[in-house]
Amino acid sequence: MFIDVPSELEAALIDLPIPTWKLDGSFLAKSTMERYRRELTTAPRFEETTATLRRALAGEGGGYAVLRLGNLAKALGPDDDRFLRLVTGFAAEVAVPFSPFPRWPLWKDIGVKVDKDPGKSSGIGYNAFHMDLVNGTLPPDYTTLLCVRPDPLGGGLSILSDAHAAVARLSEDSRALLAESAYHYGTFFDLFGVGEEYKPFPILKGDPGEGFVRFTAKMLERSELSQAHAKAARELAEELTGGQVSFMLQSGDYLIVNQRRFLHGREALHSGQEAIPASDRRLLLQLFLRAPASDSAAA
Ligand SMILES: O=C(O)CCC(=O)C(=O)O
Ligand SMILES: [Fe+2]
Repeated sequence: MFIDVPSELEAALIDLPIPTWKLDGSFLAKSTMERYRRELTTAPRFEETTATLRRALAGEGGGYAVLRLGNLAKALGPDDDRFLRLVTGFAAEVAVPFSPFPRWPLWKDIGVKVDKDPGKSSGIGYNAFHMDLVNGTLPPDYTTLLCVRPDPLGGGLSILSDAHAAVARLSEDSRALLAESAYHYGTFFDLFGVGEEYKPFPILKGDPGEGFVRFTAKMLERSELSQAHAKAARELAEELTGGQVSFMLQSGDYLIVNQRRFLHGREALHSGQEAIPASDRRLLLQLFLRAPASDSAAA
């Protein structure tokens, strides 16, 4: 699901006047959404490109997309403010950008920290299949990652897997275990716009094909689970890796994941990160999106 941006659109975006954004609480302000839309829709083929993007995310069989903004990143600088505003404008065509972390900016840095838990965000190891903010009653509808710099040593493939397809390959007994409120993961502290803490939670709820598969494979190592529940969760993790796709994000690639359909993760970075100056290491920027309540296309 890679979406190239037509060259005439790229050319128009480079010179487009796009002001700094305003926030309304932790959501992108409606006035900014409208302003960005007004500017961006003057660019040739913008609406056609965002329609393709929405279809890739919420249409039949879809669930993630990579918008290839590498030329624009090169022209403006991949960590340039104007580039980030343009990407925010694309994101706002999918759903409403927001930050669940009240003290952090709208876009959150995911750099590389050699001394952090290697399996967690910004760690150097394998980042197992998960959904972001899994332990909120209302996780973000979309999680998005903008690649500023890939791993200069060549590691860190992104991995994606269709959560409902993985569930469909499990036995009925395993599915029944996953539907029990017997799972928990992580802490829930000072978060905004993602509901209440959900603990314990069921991995499956309601109609398959609808809603979240509320899962993180990180719970297998980091949460106390009963043997039967752990076994079902391990089977799901295996089906997710069995059905995964993987690819390397390049500078300017913008990955958007519909969290109601796909789970994501990342292969380990290449060994030798300690020898790379922090300013040269892999860098992603993360942004979350909330679909309007009426938007059944997100389901
Ligand atoms: O580093 C990556 O590519 C993914 C990071 C991630 O999924 C996260 O921080 O939630
Ligand atoms: Fe994540």
